Amino acid sequence: MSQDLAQKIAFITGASSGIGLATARAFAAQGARLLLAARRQDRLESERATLAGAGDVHTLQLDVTDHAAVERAIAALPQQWQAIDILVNNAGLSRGLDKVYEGKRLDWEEMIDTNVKGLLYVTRAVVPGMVSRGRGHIVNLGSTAGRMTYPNGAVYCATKAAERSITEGLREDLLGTPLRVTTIDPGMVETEFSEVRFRGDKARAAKVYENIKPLTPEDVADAIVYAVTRPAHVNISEVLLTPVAQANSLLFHRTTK
Ligand code: NDP
Ligand code: 8X3
Repeated sequence: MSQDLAQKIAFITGASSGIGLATARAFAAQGARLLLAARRQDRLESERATLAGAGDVHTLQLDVTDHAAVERAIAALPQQWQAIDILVNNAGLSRGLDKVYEGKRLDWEEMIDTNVKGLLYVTRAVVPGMVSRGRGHIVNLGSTAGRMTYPNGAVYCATKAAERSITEGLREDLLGTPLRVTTIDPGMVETEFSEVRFRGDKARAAKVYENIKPLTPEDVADAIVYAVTRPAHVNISEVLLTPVAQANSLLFHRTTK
């Protein structure tokens, strides 16, 4: 029997934008209780009105790169929010497009700290509770980038390859428990991702999505909802989804005007 999200507690990191926000809305539509985290808590608060159907919403100002803050935030959750059923490790970013031998150290640090260490910190803080309660589902955001490296993107791609290994290892380490572990690996999705990568250069970001129909954040949220609503004995290990006009990290079909 498929799972019902009504009254399930879903903790989504990076819920202030893009895929995280679309997932929050999709979970809300199924009556989930939403624990939403991001650095921009004002954004989370202003999106409350778009979360129709949610059982309840609790927002957290949280930087996942801050290990102590992650531990504190989870430990300090109000009692009625502690029994997290679904963790969506979505917070992530890319910075720049540079050759490895010319890359900026601070860009590397930020991507690794957020996409790899942040995911680990949140997982470490949340999953022991799931194990002791005997229920839970962890959904990590991977990428086509983790499956095939593209030029000038090696460090971002490496963080998503690390996500893939960590997800695989977590699934192995949880074997024998009822917990489920999924990686959702999208190709090109139109969000604020490229604007963040190019540090606010909207024109450069828009070019990424020119003459091609990218995935929407809702397409990815749909895959996440699918994974978390399968019957309790079914683990969707991985979902790889791309626009029809994308074959992998390197091959795109763009129409000319
Ligand atoms: P967005 O930039 O639209 O959203 C990223 C989210 O991550 C924001 O809510 C941001 O919130 C949050 N975030 C970033 N850094 C931190 C941090 N240190 N602590 C807490 N939250 C943080 O991008 P997407 O929705 O596209 O990205 C979501 C995930 O999907 C990422 O892991 C990305 O790598 C992955 N992905 C994206 C693809 C794409 O083409 N867009 C394709 C494949 C995977 P705030 O700034 O408020 O903290
Ligand atoms: C985001 C997709 O191709 O820009 O993970 O790396 S890509």
